[in-house]
Amino acid sequence: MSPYHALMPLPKAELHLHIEGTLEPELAFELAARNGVALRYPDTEALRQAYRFADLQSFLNLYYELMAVLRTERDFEDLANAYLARAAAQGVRHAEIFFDPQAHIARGVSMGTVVEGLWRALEKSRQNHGVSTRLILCFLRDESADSALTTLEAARPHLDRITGIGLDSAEAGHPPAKFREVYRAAADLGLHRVAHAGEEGPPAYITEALDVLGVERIDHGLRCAEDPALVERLVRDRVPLTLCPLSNVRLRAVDSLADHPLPALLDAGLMCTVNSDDPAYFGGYAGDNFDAVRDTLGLGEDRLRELARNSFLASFLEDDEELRAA
Ligand code: ES4
Ligand code: ZN
Repeated sequence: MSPYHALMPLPKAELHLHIEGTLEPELAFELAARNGVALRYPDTEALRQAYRFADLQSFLNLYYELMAVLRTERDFEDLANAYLARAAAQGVRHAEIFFDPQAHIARGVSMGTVVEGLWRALEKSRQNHGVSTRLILCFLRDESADSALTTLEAARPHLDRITGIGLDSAEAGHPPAKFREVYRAAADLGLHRVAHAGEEGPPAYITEALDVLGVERIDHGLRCAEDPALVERLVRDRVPLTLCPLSNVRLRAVDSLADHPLPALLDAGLMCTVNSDDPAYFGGYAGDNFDAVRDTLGLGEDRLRELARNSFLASFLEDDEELRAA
């Protein structure tokens, strides 16, 4: 760790962060006890041992399993506050936070419990943590298009809390075009739009997310590197990519961090950002991801500053607010 970092982490925005993926083992056990929910693991150490993933699906299985401990508004408030405190300590000044309502509604936890619980932490986040926030509702792409439409309907009473929509969960076999209708409806409601694409899925899913869903950013987008014409388009249109280097290592999207295409993507002129995805599961928060790419990929201070600047430019902050934060 450089002395610079120790004194003052680079101010940054985090644009790719699943709040359910910030559930640390300690909090999972605390909430399990509070709510009388049984976990399959005897203790936090045993649970941490399960954090070895072969691919996206093997991670998602544990991610959905552990959500069982999240039951009340207070649980979601505590979860968000724990994330915001950790993020703030690593220089995050603005966070655009994904949540997966379908995964909670399926367990009998209502949209209102999730959104209003998260909101209790978010509405005080500037004051308590020095972090501005936005909420992005994600649809599970391995659920049906009808389920996504029903979920958007369920969110309608809470739209004053929600800035945009996203698309996550198992990518392969679930192309963006499946969600054409719900993205159209969200656009008509004035919501921002993003989608995971090109994490495990092919580069064609990135193109489809842009052309069919009208997304403003691509979450991950890692596999764009396989298609030079697509890279050219993303550069020309300044489409931000929300990359998550430690996530890519843990889910085996890359063989090792040293093989991560981030330096090549930056050299190609892409608007890259660095984010943590599911930090409790993947070994680090936003600052840890910055440290890792600095130490392992040899990114210099100019590149790190570019990444931090991109994160504010690619955010959904309004212009004046954005300048103050940056
Ligand atoms: C996710 Cl890493 C990742 N990819 C897709 N969906 C997700 N949900 C939570 N983390
Ligand atoms: Zn993600």
